[in-house]
Parts: sequence; structure tokens; C-alpha cells
Amino acid sequence: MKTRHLILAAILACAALPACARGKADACVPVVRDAWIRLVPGGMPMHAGFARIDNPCNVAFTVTGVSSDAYGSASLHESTLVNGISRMRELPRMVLPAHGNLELKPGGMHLMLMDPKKPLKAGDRVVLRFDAGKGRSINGDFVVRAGN
Ligand SMILES: [Cu+2]
Repeated sequence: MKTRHLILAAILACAALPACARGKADACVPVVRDAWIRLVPGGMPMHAGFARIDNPCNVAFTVTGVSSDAYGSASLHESTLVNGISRMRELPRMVLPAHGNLELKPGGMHLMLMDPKKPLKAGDRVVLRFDAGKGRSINGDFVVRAGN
């Protein structure tokens, strides 16, 4: 009887801790911070997302896509200067090295956000999901800012 209570207590304690329930391997996840979305003047249906993603974990985290309920489509992009002209290209992935970070910023890597489902204004908040395959993903809480 006593043993049964102890086992039940252990199961309940585990269920109360999300990290425990998912298993130890997935307990560590990268953190999205300083995340913001830049509106384009004139209400163009094309926004850019920027953030810093820190990976405190012992394994690399490879982002293979991004999505949001607030946009019709979203993709990983990079701006580069080609012969003095700014160009954008789609990236198949962004790799966060173990104990490293990614900086998504104007003029560099960013998130291309197309077809907002409803008009967004400065101060609105949007959740973007970074997918890493095998059902793994992390969320980022983005705040909308006016572009210039
Ligand atoms: Cu872009």
C-alpha cells in the first residue's frame, strides 16, 4: 500500500513538470527574445520579423521553417549586398549552434511575413512558431512596430 502511494506520487510530480513529461532530451529549448515585426509604410502586405534566438542547450537547433496564424505565409530570408544592391533570398534553414545564438536583424537574416490575415498596427502582438522538424518547435512573441 505504501509503495503504491509512492509510485502514484512520483507519476503526479512528473506530470506537473512539462520538462519531465516530455522526457529529459527535450527539456532544453532555445529562447526567442527582443522579437519585433516591422510594418511597411503604405500598408503593403509584406512584413519583416526580427529577433535574437539564444540556444543554451548542448545540441544545435536547426530551424527549418516559420509559421503564424496571423499570416498567410512566412519564410526564412536573408538580405545580402550584391554589387551594391540589396537582394533577398530564401533560406532553407537557420542553424543555432549549441550554446550559440542567431541574430535576425535589418540587412541580414530575417523572417519574411506575407499576407497578414487582419490589419496589424504598432503595438499589436503576434506569435510566430519556429519549426525544427520531428514535431519540435519553439514560439516567439513578436511586437509590431511602425516601419520607416
Ligand atoms: Cu525578405
